[in-house]
Formats: sequence, C-alpha cells, structure tokens
Amino acid sequence: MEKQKRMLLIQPTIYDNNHLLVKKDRLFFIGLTMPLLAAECGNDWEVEICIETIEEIPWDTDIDLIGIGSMGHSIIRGIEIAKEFKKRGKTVVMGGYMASLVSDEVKQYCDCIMIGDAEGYWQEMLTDYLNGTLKPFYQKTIDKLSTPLPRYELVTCKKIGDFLPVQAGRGCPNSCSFCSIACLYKGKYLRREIPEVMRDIQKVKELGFKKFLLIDDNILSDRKYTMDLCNEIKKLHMTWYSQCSIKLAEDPELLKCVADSGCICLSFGLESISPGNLKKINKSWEDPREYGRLVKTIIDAGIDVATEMMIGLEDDTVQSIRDTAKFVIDNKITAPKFYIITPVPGTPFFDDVKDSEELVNKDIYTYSPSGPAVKNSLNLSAKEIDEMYWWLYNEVYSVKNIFKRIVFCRSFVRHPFRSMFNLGVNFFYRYHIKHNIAPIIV
Ligand code: B12
Ligand code: SF4
Repeated sequence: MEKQKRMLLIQPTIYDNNHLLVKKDRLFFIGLTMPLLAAECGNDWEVEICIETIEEIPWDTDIDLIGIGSMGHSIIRGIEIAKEFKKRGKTVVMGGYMASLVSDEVKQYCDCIMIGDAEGYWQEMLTDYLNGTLKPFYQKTIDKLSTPLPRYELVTCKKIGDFLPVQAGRGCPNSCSFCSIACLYKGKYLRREIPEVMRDIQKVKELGFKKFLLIDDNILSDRKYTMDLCNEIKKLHMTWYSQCSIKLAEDPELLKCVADSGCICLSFGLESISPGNLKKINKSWEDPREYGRLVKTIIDAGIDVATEMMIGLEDDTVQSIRDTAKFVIDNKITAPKFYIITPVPGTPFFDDVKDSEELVNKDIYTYSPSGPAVKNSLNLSAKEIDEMYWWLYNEVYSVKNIFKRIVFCRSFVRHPFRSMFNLGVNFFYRYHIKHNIAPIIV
C-alpha cells in the first residue's frame, strides 16, 4: 500500500517532582522545533503538531508517521509515547538533543533517530520512509544553516504566549563541560543569513505578534553579525527577548545596539557566584566577582535581567547557596531560575562522574535539572542539595523578596508597565514553587 504523506510531530512534556505529567492551560514559551520541522517537510506533506504540555496526544490518529522530540528529561515521556505508538503499528522517528546524545539507547524504542540538526537529511528520511527503506540513524554535519519559513500557523492556533520563536544561529563558540549545546556543536556557531532571519521576524509581525523570542543559545557568538541583525530588527519596531553571555555588558556599543533594537529582557547563564565552581565547569572566562556590576550595566541599559544558575557544584556549601540568594535579591534580578547540576549523558561532565561513587543515582532516565539531585558534591550530600535547592527558590520568591527585586528598584520607576508584568510572572513562578514545581516550563 502506498504510504501517505502525513506526519504527526509531538513535543513530549516532562514529569514533575511529584511524578505527574506537567500539563498547562497555556505554554508561554513555545519552541521552534516543530513548526520548523513541519516546514522542512515541504508543501506536499500534511503535518499536525501536538505540544503535550497543553494538548492531549491523539492516540487514535490515522497518521502512520510519528515524529517525537526530546528536550532534556522529556525523553522519558518521549520513550513512553514511542512505545505506545509502536504497539499501534506506527512508524516512529525520534530526534532532538537528548535522542541525539543517547541515540543507541533510544533507538530500541523507535524505528529511526535523527542525530543533531535535521537540515540536510530530512528530505532523505521522508523519501526513505515512503519507499519503505528507513535507516536506523541519520546523521550529517552541516556547516551552513539555511531554513525555510517555519509553519507558525500550526502553533498560533494553540494556547501560547504573545510572542513567537525565531532562530538566527545554532551552537556556541564556548565549551562549558556540562552543556548539551557544547556537546553537540563542539564550539561551532552556525548562523543564518540576516535576510532569511528577517523574513521570519517579518512573518511573526504579519501574524499580529509584536514580540519574538530569539531562541539562540548565545547571541554574542559573533559580534558583527549581532550588530547587523539588531540594526535590521530596529526598523521593525518590535520587542524581543533572548539569551547570551553577561559579557555583553562589557561592550557598551553592542549593548546599546541590542537595547535600541527593542530587546527588553536577556537571560544569562551565570551558573555560580563562585570562581572555583566556574573553573571546574570550564567557564572561567566569566568572572563572578564582576557579575553585580555587569548586571547593573544591563539593567541601566533598559534590559531586564533573567538568570540561570546551578547548585550542587563542587565548591557549593550551605553558606554559598545563602550568598547566592543574597546576590540575586541585592542585584534585583527579574527572573532568576535555578537548576541542580545534573550530568547529561554525552557531556564531558557526565564522563567525569559516571563511575564515581558520588553519583548516587545511575539511572539516567530519572535525571531532571529540578531534582532529586543525583550526585553528592564535595561539601553537600545529594539530599542536602535538594533541601537547599528548594530553600533557595522559596527564599528568592518569598513575597518580601519578590517586592525587593521587582518593585523597590529603579526599573520600576523607569518601566512601570513592564515591571507590573514582571511582578505577575514572579507570582506565577511562586505559585509553582509552592506546589514543589520548579518554574522551568512556562
Ligand atoms: C524554547 C525552549 C524551551 C521552551 C519550549 C519547550 C516546548 N515544549 O516547546 C521551554 C522554555 C518551555 C523549554 C522547556 C524545557 N527545556 Co528547553 N529549550 C528551548 C530552546 C531555547 C529552543 C528550542 C528550539 O526551538 N530550538 C530550535 C530548533 C530548530 O532546534 P532543535 O530543537 O535542536 O531541533 C533541531 C534538531 O535537534 C532536530 N530535532 C529536534 N527535535 C526533533 C524531533 C524529530 C522527530 C526529529 C526527526 C528531529 C528533531 O531537528 C531540528 C532542526 O534541525 C532550547 C535551546 C536550543 N538551542 O535549542 C532549549 C533546550 C532544548 N531545552 C532544554 C531543556 C533541558 C528543557 C527542559 C527539560 C527544562 C530545562 N530548561 O531544563 C524543559 C522541558 C520542556 C518539555 N519538553 O516539556 C535543553 C535540552 C538539553 C538536552 N540535553 O536535551 C536545551 C538544549 C537548553 C540547554 N541549553 O540545555 N525549553
Ligand atoms: S556559554 Fe552557554 S551555550 Fe555556550 S557552551 Fe557555555 S553553557 Fe553552553
């Protein structure tokens, strides 16, 4: 029988700390993966997307080809979904970061894995599927990145936030030992031509969205490119969010260019306030003693600061975690997020610790960056790390400290509407924390 040109793409959700599937009424941060893969299929394919966090899986679908993504520990759910669809006689393809990093393991549960970027072999995979000659693995290294216009209309009909994702580049020139990006891209940074990126942003605007999220991992990877891109973005009079190294604050010209183009919030992977910790994770090119000054420079430029920090690193102590809370509160960080350091298979950090006695849980399928901690550090047991993780979240998101960070500061006077919105976001996060759910899916 001739195969249909139809595909169902599923972005699985994750399990929370109570071992319940995370389900939400709305997913504010929507990824680009599925709308882009849908576009890569070409016009003659009919594609459906299911974002499990906000939708039910259509188990009785008559579509035969099922594509499943794997973002971090959503791989656990991804495998469950793959097993169910295999039982129903479907063809299951998996891809994404986690399936790429542990491809041999994951292959047991599906027909085929795409390792790394899908561009360059996606069409080959579809043709093989139609011919009944699907290969177990597809992997091709790409040196240039060019992508079609994402099929945004497949997600704008869902319950999402008021912004859409756009991607200018993939990868990062740095090589932090815990990082999945470094592991897959190995210091490479692939950027798309600026007119192609602007085509996508223009489309976002045409669809009625005034904001976009530049999902790049480090927009500071290529200074000239970022300057040129921001100069183009400025012409559209939109606002945008992204993430990069805090070193942006040391480049006043670039910082002004980023702020003038409409960037209103940046997320910085600060990781730790301890220089010793940063050295051990191969991130000593950042100096935490400068963090306070750099954060202030960014805020003064009119950009809100979100941060990502890890606890359970080797030098951490109860006191250093208390100091982390103080750092975040004193520096008026708008949206601080914390993760427990978790060895992701495939990373140098995982290789270093996988045989160590300090790794108290070796079942990689249970790993989650919001705990339970899987490794003792030099000064803290895994149990103490868990306790301090929740202490930290509760402290930073106490009502008093939310007000200290968001209301009793200069930003509130300069941007009252934005600050009111940030206040709402903080109480939304606080609600999750009170239910033992780290605010990592929003
Ligand atoms: C937007 C985003 C989110 C959003 C949206 C999630 C959603 N459900 O839609 C939010 C904020 C909610 C989120 C949450 C989480 N995220 Co997230 N997220 C991202 C981010 C910034 C962009 C994703 C994206 O759109 N990429 C653009 C697309 C085009 O790239 P891509 O996903 O790599 O896809 C390409 C290939 O990988 C491949 N591919 C991907 N999926 C599939 C599937 C199939 C079938 C095939 C064939 C191919 C394929 O084809 C694509 C084109 O080449 C990435 C960082 C990044 N650089 O990707 C992190 C990232 C993917 N997230 C990550 C993680 C860990 C999570 C969380 C587990 C929590 C956390 N932050 O720790 C949760 C789990 C979410 C869930 N599944 O429910 C990690 C994954 C690491 C890993 N080892 O897997 C990343 C890489 C961040 C990081 N630096 O560590 N995330
Ligand atoms: S700077 Fe960020 S994205 Fe780049 S390797 Fe380090 S953690 Fe990964």
